Amino acid sequence: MAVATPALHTEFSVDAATRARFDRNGCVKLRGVLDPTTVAAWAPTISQTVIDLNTEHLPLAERDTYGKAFLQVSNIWQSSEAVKSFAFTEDLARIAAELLDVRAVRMYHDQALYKEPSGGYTPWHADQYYWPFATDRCVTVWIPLQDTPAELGPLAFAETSQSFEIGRELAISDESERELQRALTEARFPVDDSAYALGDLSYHLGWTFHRAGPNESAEPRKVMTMIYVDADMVITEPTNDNQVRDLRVWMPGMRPGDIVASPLNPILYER
Ligand SMILES: O=C(O)CCC(=O)C(=O)O
Repeated sequence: MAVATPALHTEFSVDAATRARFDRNGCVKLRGVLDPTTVAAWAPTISQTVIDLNTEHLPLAERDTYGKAFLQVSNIWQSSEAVKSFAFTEDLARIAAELLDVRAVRMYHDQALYKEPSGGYTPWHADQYYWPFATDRCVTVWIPLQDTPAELGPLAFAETSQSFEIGRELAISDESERELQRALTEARFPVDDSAYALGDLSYHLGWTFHRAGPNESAEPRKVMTMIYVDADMVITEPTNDNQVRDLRVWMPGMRPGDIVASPLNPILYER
């Protein structure tokens, strides 16, 4: 019988200084939050679901820039009871609620983001371009499943960019990389592109601009993410086709004006 992977758990809780840093920067890299051995033990299970559920079969050279950046497999929790226990980890949802300063958070969706060996860079973008939400109270936790030094393409943030409005209308593309590199550099946002060790993770707001370098190593950059929304988040009228798709796929049956409360958006933590 297969041995269950140990549950994720952390005593870490957001203190006033961390909360202030998150409010100011729109992102925070948190060191040593999870037990490194436990995180590493999850890599084979999550990798197997990426192999099983991946729909990208073109060779790297034949893909566009977005396609070269990573294999993206979403809402694994619906297909794997094991990964569901990872994605629904209460402590990680609690930290999200503490950072957002909200009563409760819901699942928006999960995503494995595997940057293959020789995989390309992830262009600058802000996630909330894709999401039809009334407020900025939505956050992604980014959890690397191995040490992630510069050569593997760690996530990099333009700190304090969450209220910068230039480039918010750009999807992940060559254009977003070019335009945002220029605009963010001109505006002199500090960039945190520091490495992650196993057990480190980060949280970033939906409007915080971020990118990642290419994977110059011979091993995949294995990352699992969960996106949380304020449990009271109201859905807005979609402003682009990607938001129309998100509404249909991640909030089935919901309409603008509703709370994000479809069967795919359970509350994962409540104070
Ligand atoms: O993992 C990456 O390269 C990009 C991740 C990202 O854009 C996100 O989690 O919002």
